[in-house]
Amino acid sequence: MLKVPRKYISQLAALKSVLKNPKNKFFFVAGHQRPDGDTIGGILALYSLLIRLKKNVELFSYDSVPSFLKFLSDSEKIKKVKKTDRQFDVAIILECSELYRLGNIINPEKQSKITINIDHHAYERKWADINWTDSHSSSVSEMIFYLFMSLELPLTKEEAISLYVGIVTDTHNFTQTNTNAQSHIIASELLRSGVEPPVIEKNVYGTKSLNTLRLLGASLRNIKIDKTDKIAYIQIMNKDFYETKTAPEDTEEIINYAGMIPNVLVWLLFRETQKKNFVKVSFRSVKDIDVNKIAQKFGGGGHKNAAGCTIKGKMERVVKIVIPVVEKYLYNRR
Ligand SMILES: [Mn+2]
Repeated sequence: MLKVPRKYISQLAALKSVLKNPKNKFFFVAGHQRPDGDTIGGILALYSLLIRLKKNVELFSYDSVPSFLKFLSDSEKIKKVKKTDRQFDVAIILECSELYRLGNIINPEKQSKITINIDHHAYERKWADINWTDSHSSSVSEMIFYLFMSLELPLTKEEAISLYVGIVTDTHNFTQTNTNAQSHIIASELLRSGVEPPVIEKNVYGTKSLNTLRLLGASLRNIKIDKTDKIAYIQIMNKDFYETKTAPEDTEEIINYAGMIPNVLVWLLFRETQKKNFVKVSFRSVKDIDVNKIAQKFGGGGHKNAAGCTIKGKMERVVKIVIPVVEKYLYNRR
């Protein structure tokens, strides 16, 4: 029998008392910039939960919802804004180990009576009134599943789909190190609530626009490997976006190709940003290599096997700075 884990009991009790208090009416819900499947899936499941509790809910995102997630019901309710001046009773913020990741849409301390932080990243900060964080959870969607359970709200099909998308994308189809027995048990519950895996697969992974495929082609043509053959990297320039009529959100999954090369231990994606002379760097690694530590050296962060940062400089220079740091890290590890 699936039970709410003991470790969640005190935070869930605090959360429940906030949700059950009729004075708490106006809710702000948002996640990190460049939202992924877990951020959006989590936001939408939470939205539905709050609506069922008769709350007034506003959903926000600093960046737009990626196109592969637009099939999720209510995704159009997520407003893309850089800032809101409104006041709320409760601000629930997902997947922001540090508040700046939200992108300053709101100043929760000033614009909300109560702040709630739900997160599963490593090295989380306890910046909110209620901090429900668990770096052992595969996804915030998995955590929100337990919130439904503890409120004794049986999942609707739409809620189950949102949570399933969150788990599937964050574990990359139950294949990454954050996948655990619990994720599979929860997934089976979500299937019972009506999730059809082929439908999810087709929408999330099996659909790409012609332009996105052309961007993938342009990116892979220039894939590089370092002199040790252990580090592979892809570079995407703004001109690639321009020529293929694509945008940064179309780079989803491209990084994974670099990790397919045999013997590669760390793989990266360097991408020019809209802001001139800044390069976004994404890191991925095999199980025992902690790229979060490398990303942190450049002011970024994330998870052990998936992290990122943004570095000032032109593409060529940023690559020249980052690759030796990764090489050194791999060398010193032995
Ligand atoms: Mn996540």
